[in-house]
Amino acid sequence: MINKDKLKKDLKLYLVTDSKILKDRDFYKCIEDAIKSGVTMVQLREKNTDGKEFLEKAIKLRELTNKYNVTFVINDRIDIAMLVDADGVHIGQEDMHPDDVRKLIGDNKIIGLSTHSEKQGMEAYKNPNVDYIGVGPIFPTTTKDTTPVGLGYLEYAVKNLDLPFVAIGGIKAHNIDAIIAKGAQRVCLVSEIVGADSISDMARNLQEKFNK
Ligand code: 3NM
Repeated sequence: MINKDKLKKDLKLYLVTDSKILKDRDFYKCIEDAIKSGVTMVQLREKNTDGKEFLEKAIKLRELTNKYNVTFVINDRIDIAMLVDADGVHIGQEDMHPDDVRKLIGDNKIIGLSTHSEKQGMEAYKNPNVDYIGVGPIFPTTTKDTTPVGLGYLEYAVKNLDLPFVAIGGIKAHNIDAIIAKGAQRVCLVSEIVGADSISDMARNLQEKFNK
């Protein structure tokens, strides 16, 4: 079974990869810098990469996250998550049902699910196979083709969904205080970290927001 207390801590500053935004910087060095500077969990999500290259990234990130004892999940690709012994998978509403994912990956792996409405959030909360959820997108984002749900759903999640969740979508250093003020205790970011001039400074800055 998944240790929910550990998972809650791991989700605190959750980084999702996107090499497109990283441009030509070294992928592994950037992720390593982010981990060293406070990122607590990593998800491999490369929408334009598949096959061999995705597998290679998964193998190397597994090594890197093992080195720093950081929780590592893989977006969508349950087969690759199993192959590299990732700590879990993150799936979307259009992917395989969490109950089927659980049958494949077993009881000791994390299942994360993206949710975009109160209805989806409540459904996930009632499903024991879902270990954590993403709540978003809170703000407009160019990283994913999706419409923001605003702060309303976050407020609902804080009050009604007693399972670990991360706020996601358009979260930046300049608006993270608003998210924390609404009661979010964990955040998931892509472009603000991987697109930062200094990934280390940005990760450190974001992490400090929670320690005020
Ligand atoms: N999932 P950024 S929003 C990958 O709401 C993803 O489920 C979302 O990227 C969801 O931090 C999103 O660059 C993109 O806005 C988040």
